[in-house]
Amino acid sequence: MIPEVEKICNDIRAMRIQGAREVAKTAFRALNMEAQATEAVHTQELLSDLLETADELASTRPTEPMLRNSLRYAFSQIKKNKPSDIIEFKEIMAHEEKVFLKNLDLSISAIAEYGAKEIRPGSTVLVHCHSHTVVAILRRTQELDKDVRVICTETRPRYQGRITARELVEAGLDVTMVVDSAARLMLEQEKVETVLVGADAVTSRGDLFNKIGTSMIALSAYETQIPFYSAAELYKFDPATLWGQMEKIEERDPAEVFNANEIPGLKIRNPAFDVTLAKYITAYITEMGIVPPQGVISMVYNKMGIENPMNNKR
Ligand code: RI2
Repeated sequence: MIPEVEKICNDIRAMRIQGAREVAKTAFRALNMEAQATEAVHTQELLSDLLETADELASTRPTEPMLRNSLRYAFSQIKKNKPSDIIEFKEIMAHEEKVFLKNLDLSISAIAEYGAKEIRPGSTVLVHCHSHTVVAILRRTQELDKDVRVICTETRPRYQGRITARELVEAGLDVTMVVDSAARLMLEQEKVETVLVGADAVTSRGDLFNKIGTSMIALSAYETQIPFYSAAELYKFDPATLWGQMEKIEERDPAEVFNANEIPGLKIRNPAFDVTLAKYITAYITEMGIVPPQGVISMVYNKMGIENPMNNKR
């Protein structure tokens, strides 16, 4: 692997690059960088080098199907186009990177449009962590002069809520930050009308894997009858869950939480994500429209142009 790609892997692991879609975009770029820098002579040799690089990239964040799906897409295009030599191989990779990134831009714009329509002018929205997709929706509400107020959690232990806060304040929104455990109180005190979070993974049952703490907020929203939305590109769908495989929850370095040496004998755990069951989710905001959790699979089949196998079962 070239040093630039090794550095990218480290940056993703250390969350210097964060947010599922940014991670997926960067991984695709890294794969292309590796292809362009190759000294391989035969296409087969380059393909196996890229498979190794892809394995390394995919292992950086275990709970990120969008990362894996983006790499899969790259290999599917190579397979489809059957490059006859290294030059053609490189051209395909460079072209596909452009296509992939352009499609992601189109998707996020569509999600921003759908999402912004769903938010009532003058209302208050509660968000958790930092999601480029959620920020895009809220920026769009601002362009539409919807005068939306935002409550954002700080999001321990990595404080991604601060990124959200900065981006939204810069976009001109009225933003208030609270500690994560204040979310329940804020829902009522601040008369929140919508809870809006991003997505790391969506399963075949429509369950959502997102930043740790999301499921507690979803339960509170359910209890207080406040609609709970997740802004999720269909690339967040994990096809492995169709066959019953469980999404892995990334467990990060305990030092992100606290220096355990200060209290000898103390154990610390640092799960990065949790699961919000479909029944607590009002809908997913996707690039193909707003759908209830049970509808995500049909959308995925639609987008990928795959016939839903269940349609043929009589
Ligand atoms: P976009 C983030 O994870 C959050 O959990 C967020 O909801 C999700 O990625 C999706 O983000 P982390 O990378 O794809 O901060 O919308 O661990 O940017």
